[in-house]
Amino acid sequence: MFTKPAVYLIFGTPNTGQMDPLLLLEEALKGGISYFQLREKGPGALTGQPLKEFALKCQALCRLYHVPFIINDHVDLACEISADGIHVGQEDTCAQTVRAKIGHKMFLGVSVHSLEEAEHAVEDGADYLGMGPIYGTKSKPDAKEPSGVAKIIRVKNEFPYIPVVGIGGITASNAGSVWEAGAEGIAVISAVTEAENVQQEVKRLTASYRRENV
Ligand code: TZP
Ligand code: MG
Repeated sequence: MFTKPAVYLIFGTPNTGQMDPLLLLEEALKGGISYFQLREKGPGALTGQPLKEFALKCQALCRLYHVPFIINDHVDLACEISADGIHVGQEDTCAQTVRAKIGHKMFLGVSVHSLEEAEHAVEDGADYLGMGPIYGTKSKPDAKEPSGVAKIIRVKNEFPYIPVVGIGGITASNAGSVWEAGAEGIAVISAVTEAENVQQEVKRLTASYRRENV
C-alpha cells in the first residue's frame, strides 16, 4: 500500500463546479491517480440514497482502473458497499471503533495534525495518516493553520513505516518539499478539480516526485 509517489485525489460533488464529477474522476483515473476518496460534504452535498448511488458509480469507475476507492466519514455506507477504505478525521467516528467494525477487510486512514494525534491514530490501527494543511487551502473552510512540512518530518522520524499523505494547498509546483519531508503521497482537491486539463495535471503531480516537468 502507498507505493511512492502516490497521488491521492479527493473530492465530492460540491467541489467539481461545472464539470460532471464522474467525467472528472474518469479523466483523473486516466491520468494515473493512485487513490480516490469520496469526500461528500459542505453546501449541496448528497446524502442518503443519492449519495449511495453516486458512490456506487465512483466505485465502479475506480474498479475499472484498479484504483482503491475510499469513503470519507460515512462508515456505514463504506461498509454497505464494500469500499476499499475509510478515512476519518479527529471529529468523526473514532478510529479504534472503525477498526473494530471493519477488521482488516478495508484499510483505514486518519487525519492527524500533531505527533500526539499520530501516536493515537497508529495505536488505534490506522493504515496511513493524512497530515495537513501543509499550505493554505480554500477547499476546507474549517482547516487549521497551515503547518508546512515540519510535522510530517516529525511523524516520519517516529513512525518510519506508517505511510503519510500530505494535504492542503498542494500543487505540482509546491509538492517537492512534501516528498522531501518523507511523505508517501500527496492528497489534493483543487489542484485537480480546478485544472484545465485534468489528466495532464495528475501527470504533473506524479512527476513532481522526480522534479520532472511534463
Ligand atoms: N484537509 C486538510 S486541507 C483539506 C482537507 C480535506 C483540503 C485540501 O484541498 P486542496 O484544494 O487540495 O487544498
Ligand atoms: Mg471527516
